[in-house]
Amino acid sequence: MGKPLYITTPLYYVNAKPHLGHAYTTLLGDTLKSFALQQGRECFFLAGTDEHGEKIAQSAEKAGKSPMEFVDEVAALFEGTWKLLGLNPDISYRTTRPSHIKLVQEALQRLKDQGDIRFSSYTGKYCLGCERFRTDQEWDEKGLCPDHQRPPEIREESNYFFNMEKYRQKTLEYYRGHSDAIVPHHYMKEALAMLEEPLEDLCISRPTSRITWGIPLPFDRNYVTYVWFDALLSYLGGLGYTGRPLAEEKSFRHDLWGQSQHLIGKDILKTHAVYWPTMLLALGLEPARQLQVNGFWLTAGLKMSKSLGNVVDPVKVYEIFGAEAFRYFLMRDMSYGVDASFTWESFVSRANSELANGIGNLASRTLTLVHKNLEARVPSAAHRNDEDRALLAKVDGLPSKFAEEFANARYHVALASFAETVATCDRYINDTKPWSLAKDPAQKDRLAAVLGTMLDALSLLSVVMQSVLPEGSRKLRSALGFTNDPEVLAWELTGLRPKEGTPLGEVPRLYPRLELPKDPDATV
Ligand code: ME8
Repeated sequence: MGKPLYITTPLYYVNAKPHLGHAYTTLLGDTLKSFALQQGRECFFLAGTDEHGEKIAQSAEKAGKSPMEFVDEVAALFEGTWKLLGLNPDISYRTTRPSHIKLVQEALQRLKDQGDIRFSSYTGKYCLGCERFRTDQEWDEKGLCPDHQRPPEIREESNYFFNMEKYRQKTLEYYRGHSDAIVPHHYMKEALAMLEEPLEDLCISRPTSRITWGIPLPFDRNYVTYVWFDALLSYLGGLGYTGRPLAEEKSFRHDLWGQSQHLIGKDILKTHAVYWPTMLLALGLEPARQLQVNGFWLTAGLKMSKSLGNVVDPVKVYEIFGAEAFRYFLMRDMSYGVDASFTWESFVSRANSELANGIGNLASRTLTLVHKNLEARVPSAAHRNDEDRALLAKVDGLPSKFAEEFANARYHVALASFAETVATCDRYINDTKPWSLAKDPAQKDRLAAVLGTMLDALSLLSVVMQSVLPEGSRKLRSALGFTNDPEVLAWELTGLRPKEGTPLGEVPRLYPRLELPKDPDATV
């Protein structure tokens, strides 16, 4: 057994239904969990929804619903979407759960008692889209929030403040001692730059005169908790933390916390890389083990976002093209950590070149030849030559390369090496021409050697692809005659060759070619 792993997505705001950007981060979590299981690691995967705060109260009001009624509906929509897309978090955490409310209040009271929270007044520039005050440098040249394209609201209030500065040096030390605590590395640099300057106190309350939809402060009922202070604590709540002193935390999975990986988008780097570790240190806990930061999916050059209204509906993409192409495109086309553009054309082109014409075609041409010429059974490996062994040596290099790229959060590169290996196999078939060998009875042994080599290669590919292409992997395995597979294909199975004489299953149609709908935005 490897080390256990705790994976989290952000707790998404429930002010509107999920879009492709949310689906991406959740898909990544699902993929990483499957991959971890393949590596023999225990893995707990948390997704959830952030349900308090002003933005959500406003959306509920617009919808003519009570906040609770509204968040119940939208949270169900998030959960339902993940289910539909085949994404399976172990828990769908909601910040409106009574146990979470209690946890936040316990934690706040402790921080107050230990002198980390003070009462004061403040004037600042607030972005409601971000639900946070932005510093003077954090507005674009037009004076707008770069993520939400909205002007600042000047807010002056008496509020409670958390002393982040007290924990700044310790946070810096943590990052300096854990150079992979934030990946890709350029986000670590950004975080270190934010932490090199003294930190202003963090405003952690909102007066009930302005907003009531939040967790009441345990020490002053005229205030509710700032939504970020509330939502970040979900990551601990998901592991059974209750906010009490650590010695009394009986069911908290401390071991999983030590292996925590938060998947986030770059829009919430500051809250996760600066606010969150200071909160954790104040509570006597270590910062999260790793933040993995994705760039934005863009449409027409702008961040896809609920507030900009330029979103792609993941359900629509799924309904037109299916889950496998959806998973593959998102994981393959976004260079992890930088922005990527979504277009229907690039989607179809990627799926056709690397799924239909790639692994799909490779599997179907090989398996069809075995069915036609070798009585649909795995042939003997007795007559293989150097060319065959050279191919397998290349293919055998894939699992370690793929795993290494996954470990370094270079998912797109891992998939590129998968696609390259498929292309190498294709070249091997084109060079060895088994369809010509099949016409000459004198070449029977050579034909068996070539097709047997290809079955070995496909068997390895079927294991490597499982975390990203689970359905195709399953179909390919049964076509290769593996009838007793466990649900999780352990990574060691990449070394298992199909056994001589094993009958193959039906030739699968793994990935049919996709057609671009005339007007995809109007299709569903
Ligand atoms: O920030 N491209 O929730 P949120 C890629 N409630 N990823 C995107 C994206 C895009 N265009 N748009 C959104 C919040 N995301 C807080 C989080 S956590 C304690 C509280 C993904 O609904 C990405 O992961 O605005 C981003 O960080 C997250 O959704 C923001 O979701």
